[in-house]
Amino acid sequence: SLQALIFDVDGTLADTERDGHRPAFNAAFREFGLDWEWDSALYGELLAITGGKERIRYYVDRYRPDYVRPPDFDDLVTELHRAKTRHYTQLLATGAIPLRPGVRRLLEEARAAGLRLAIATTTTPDNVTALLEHSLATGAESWFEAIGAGDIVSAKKPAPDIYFWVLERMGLAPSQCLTFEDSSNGIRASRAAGLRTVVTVNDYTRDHDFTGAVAVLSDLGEPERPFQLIQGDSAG
Ligand code: XBP
Ligand code: MG
Repeated sequence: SLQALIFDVDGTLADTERDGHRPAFNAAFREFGLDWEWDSALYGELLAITGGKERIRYYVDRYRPDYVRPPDFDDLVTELHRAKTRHYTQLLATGAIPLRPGVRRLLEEARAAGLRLAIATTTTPDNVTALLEHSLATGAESWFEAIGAGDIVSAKKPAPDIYFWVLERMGLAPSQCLTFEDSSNGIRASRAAGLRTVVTVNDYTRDHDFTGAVAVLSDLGEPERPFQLIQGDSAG
């Protein structure tokens, strides 16, 4: 029977990418005197690579063949990413990024019904804390029994590792959980861990392949503005 809900963060709990992570990367690049600027279309392509440090490396490899890497390039990526996290969490602290429709309602109802809650994300742990604190509720981190995030596992989504980590922490089998994702990398990870997955799409992910989803929805909906069913799988 259903015992727990496991949530992705970016794109699922909130639309954090275009107006949150992206400008934070750009602010970090400027801070380090780099003329790298990710517009929203380019950022959509870069989202194919999960993890901020991994994304920066991919950008340099793929889009900046002109760039001569300094000998301490690894350290530079680490420092850039640290600055990016600072810019991002500062932005979240202003309450700039709200939760997506239906997210708060589902979390509150799940808690009231005694379901266990967890998070499985590739983003940095500080980012999760900042989003939950400022966009959900003070102390909301404690609503979640396990928060699998960032470099806790080395293979990020679409690898299933972060989901395996959360399942192990909670002592649950995949069949006892339902997961929520927004992207193809996300559902590849959850499916590879054997988890049933509901997808809520966003502007960056609506055309992704969601094979194996229990359902693909516009969002989680609110009573006054119900969600649209985009794809339903009777076998789910
Ligand atoms: C989304 C990601 C992350 C964020 C950036 O993760 O791929 O890399 O874009 O976060 P998810 P960091 O949807 O699994 O939450 O820069 O902290 O990696
Ligand atoms: Mg996501």
